[in-house]
Amino acid sequence: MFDSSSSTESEDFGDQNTIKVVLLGSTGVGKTAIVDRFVKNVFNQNTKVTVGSAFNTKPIKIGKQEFHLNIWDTAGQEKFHSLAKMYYRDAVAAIICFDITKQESFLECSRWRSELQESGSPDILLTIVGNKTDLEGSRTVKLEAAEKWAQNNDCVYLETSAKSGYNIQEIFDQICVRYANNNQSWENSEKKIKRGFELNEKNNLSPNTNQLRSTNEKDGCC
Ligand SMILES: Nc1nc2c(ncn2[C@@H]2O[C@H](COP(=O)(O)OP(=O)(O)OP(=O)(O)O)[C@@H](O)[C@H]2O)c(=O)[nH]1
Ligand SMILES: [Mg+2]
Repeated sequence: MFDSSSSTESEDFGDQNTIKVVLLGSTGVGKTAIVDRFVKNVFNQNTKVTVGSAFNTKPIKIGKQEFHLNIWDTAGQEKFHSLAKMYYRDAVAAIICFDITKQESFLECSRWRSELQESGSPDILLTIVGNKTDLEGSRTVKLEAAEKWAQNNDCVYLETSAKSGYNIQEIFDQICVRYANNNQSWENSEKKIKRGFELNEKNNLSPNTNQLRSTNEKDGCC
């Protein structure tokens, strides 16, 4: 079951840098808006509820290296819950989203995490995203609480706004960088992302890639 706007086929670029990414989280937190902002650079105030899932693809260039992201935006509504699990299989990266103005959506992250553990790879690159920072005045989820959750669950935490575009690109950039750092064939080769993000042998990326991005800009890259 898919949104009519989506393709049913995942794209295989025949490239070792193809990364399957799945977004999950409660309904209304902004998963589709995040993907729309990232893929099409648009924001729609009246997005339709996702039915089943929606598929999108986008290449990212970091330094000289190209990555192809196959992005599965799953439905947060309860009635589609059992369907969402089939998209976790073979996912290299997962993004659990919540709405910083909705405490309940944050509390539900633990349930999404458990489901991912049941059906996804144990090595999945996990990111937790607190979306809607443009509504800071209505925030009910404390930054410290979300950061602690991320620490306890060994993942990166980013706050974003699909509306303003804040940190949206960073979500996907840091996934590519972590992927590259984990990938044995990359580690065995010369540093391939020299002019962009350096390979980080200790794999201890800063949760916010703005820092990395500014290093990038200083190098005159991309
Ligand atoms: N103010 C604000 N509104 C947002 C933001 N992101 C999404 N929204 C709005 O939140 C509502 C729900 O967004 P969706 O992207 O459809 O949420 P979803 O998580 O995909 O929901 P499901 O498809 O039901 O799982 C829409 O009205 C969006 O316009 C944001 O960053 N800021
Ligand atoms: Mg949606």
